[in-house]
Amino acid sequence: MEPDDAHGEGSPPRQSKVEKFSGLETLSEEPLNAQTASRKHLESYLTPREEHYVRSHHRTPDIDEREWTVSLRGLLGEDVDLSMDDIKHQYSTESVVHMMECSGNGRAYFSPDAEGDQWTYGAVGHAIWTGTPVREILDDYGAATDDGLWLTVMGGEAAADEDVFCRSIPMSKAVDDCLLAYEMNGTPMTPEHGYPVRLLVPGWFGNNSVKWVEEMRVMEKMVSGEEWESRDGRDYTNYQQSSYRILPAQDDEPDRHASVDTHSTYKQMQANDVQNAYLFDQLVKSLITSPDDESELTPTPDGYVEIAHV
Ligand SMILES: Nc1nc2c(c(=O)[nH]1)N[C@H]1C(S)=C(S)[C@@H](COP(=O)(O)O)O[C@H]1N2
Ligand SMILES: [Mo]
Repeated sequence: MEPDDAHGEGSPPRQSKVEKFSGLETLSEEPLNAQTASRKHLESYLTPREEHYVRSHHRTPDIDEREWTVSLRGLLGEDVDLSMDDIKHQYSTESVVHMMECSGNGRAYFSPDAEGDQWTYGAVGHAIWTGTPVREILDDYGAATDDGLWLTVMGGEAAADEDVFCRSIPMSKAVDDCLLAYEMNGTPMTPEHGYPVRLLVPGWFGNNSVKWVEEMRVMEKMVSGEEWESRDGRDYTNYQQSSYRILPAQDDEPDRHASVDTHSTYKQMQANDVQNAYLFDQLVKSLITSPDDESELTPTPDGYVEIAHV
């Protein structure tokens, strides 16, 4: 126990950014965007918290979990505002090991240049995430969970003039293995990674794992339409319908869909019904961890070079 525990149980640990993320290279401070600084860090099976990338559109919110609630709304028996205590103690606890990758990882290598933070290879990490199965909470409040429905999950960090980070997850995925996670690698999550609670969507691109979850809504469609383009003056659709779509060079703005039947990112890219695939499950990629950018190549006598990859 730390001698100075005045900050209270369940509060995020107080540390400076540098100390907390010693293994990251910062791309921007506010909002914080930082990637793993060395390929070496990605060689181990688990990525330590201070080496796991951070990707945020807005400033990291200052939240006290004792005052935080997650509202459950939409197609369900009863509206409810869940406390963190409810989420942690009323349901079972599950852990999942997930390699999370930002869909923008590798963007710095694009030609022609892509806009946005210039991630090289470090926007990927492998961590154990622990939390409550979303399915149990939905069942508890009589939510409709039929295939074809969507669970729209909203981040609570956007200021009054910012777009809300909001993602719609196919219900079949939400009830299969999604968690409301509050621990990372067996320790309380840092504010930057989503404290006090984030959605964790195993096997899917990081953009689906909404941090600082404030509301979950069971809906017949993905977040779309005028109602959501301006809800209390803020746009909730941008990060589902405009960003996080695969954009061929010639395209300006992708078509917005109320629903899609195909959830595999790759299959959407192959099929014709959606022009610009939504970034859902992760596409196959591999990273060479050794030799690294600075290594001198020393081939064996018969001309081979040994490589390690993840
Ligand atoms: N509320 C909220 N959730 C968010 C984001 C965000 O900006 N706001 N960024 C998303 C993106 S694009 C990624 S890749 C992951 C990154 O999670 P991490 O910062 O814990 O690595 O969080 C996702 N969840
Ligand atoms: Mo991302």
